[in-house]
Amino acid sequence: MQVTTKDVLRLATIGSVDDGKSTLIGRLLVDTRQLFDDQLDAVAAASEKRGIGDLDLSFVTDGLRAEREQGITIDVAYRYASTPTRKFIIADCPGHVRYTRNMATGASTADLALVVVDVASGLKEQTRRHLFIAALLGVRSMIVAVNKMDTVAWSQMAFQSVVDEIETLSRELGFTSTLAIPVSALLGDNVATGSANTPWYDGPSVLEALESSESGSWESAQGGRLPIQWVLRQVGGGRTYAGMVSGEAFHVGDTVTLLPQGVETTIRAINLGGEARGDAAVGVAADFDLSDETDAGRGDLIATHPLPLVTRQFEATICWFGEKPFTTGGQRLRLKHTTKSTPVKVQSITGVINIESLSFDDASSLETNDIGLATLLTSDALVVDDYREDRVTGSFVLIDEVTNATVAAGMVGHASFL
Ligand SMILES: Nc1nc2c(ncn2[C@@H]2O[C@H](COP(=O)(O)OP(=O)(O)OP(=O)(O)O)[C@@H](O)[C@H]2O)c(=O)[nH]1
Ligand SMILES: [Mg+2]
Repeated sequence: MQVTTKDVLRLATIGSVDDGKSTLIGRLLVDTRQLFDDQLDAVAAASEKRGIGDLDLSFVTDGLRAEREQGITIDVAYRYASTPTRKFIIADCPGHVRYTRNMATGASTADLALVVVDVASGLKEQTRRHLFIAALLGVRSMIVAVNKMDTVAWSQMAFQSVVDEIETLSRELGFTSTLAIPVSALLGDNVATGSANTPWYDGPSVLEALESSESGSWESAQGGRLPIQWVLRQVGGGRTYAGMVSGEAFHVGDTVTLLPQGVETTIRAINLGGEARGDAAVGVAADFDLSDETDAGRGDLIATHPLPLVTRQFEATICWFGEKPFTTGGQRLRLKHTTKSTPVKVQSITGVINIESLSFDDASSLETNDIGLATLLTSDALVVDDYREDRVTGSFVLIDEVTNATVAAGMVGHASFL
């Protein structure tokens, strides 16, 4: 059986440090019985060792020693869960500002943001930053767990004031669906089951909301895109081209254009996992046989209309995670886009976003964790779409040539709210 991305909901937890993201995921996994006994035993043993009487549910995802000692999440932890109606891939992201880059990685493949906000402290700058990055990365729906309701005596007023704040921001950032739920991750209220403590709330629990939310919401009306990952030589001559489909589905007989070469041909055959198929849907790994001989190689792209842009120069939104500032004359950078990698220069920096006010201010450099706009010039031509049209061909990362560290997440074009 072929698993497509549609069957699975990918979600990422986001929100400020200590607001309870890992505890919420731990609670969700425990209450839906996703853990084996030995995993639960290990969490219990680690909790006892750290002098915590009960289970520390955050230890379900916080597995690193440093994470347990400091009580914070550092790296993204991926967990798989399934209920009778749904499968989930959960990315539990760190809230600490120092690890914003890791959060961006976790959110980059998510269909939905599970936003966790401590009801007692309200929306913090880091929560706003996370929401901003998630929006930039194309996440369009969110579920908001207004957490630690037990610390405010289950006050509906406290809940509502967080909801008001987040709804305003959500509208500004272009999220299409926002659902807020009053929860206690620690005690389990409105997580996998309802709660007697919130008689004023008659909406779904977090689990019910996740089960009924849409997956694969990132659909675009653009043409088909196949960034070529491998060229496979066939027995008896000929080549086929393998990669992951994005944008729209391809069909046998489709007229396609190989880019950047600009050569037009048709798809003679499509193979999925060794089986001949009539089409290849978005998100599947496919292997194309083309009617004409081409010189296509890794990093080239097979596309249907409307075609992407072939360019060396473009404007992009940059989430800068480097330690040193992002400047025009700065470090040597390499740009990785789909299956291609090329040296890149920063031609100009246009401005920076003020996370608090969402205003766009003049700037000639970006500090760590800043989000701004820049014009880039690459050595090799790239085949790009605007990020809003295609999440795969519209995104890239910047690598420091010397340290090999990923120093930025980038999106081609600028977000609608900039
Ligand atoms: N009273 C109360 N405490 C909670 C609740 N949820 C989480 N906590 C506590 O809040 C603290 C932080 O919880 P974590 O789950 O580690 O928070 P986090 O958001 O994952 O933190 P980072 O991953 O480091 O950003 C822990 O001490 C939890 O026990 C809740 O619903 N009520
Ligand atoms: Mg955590």
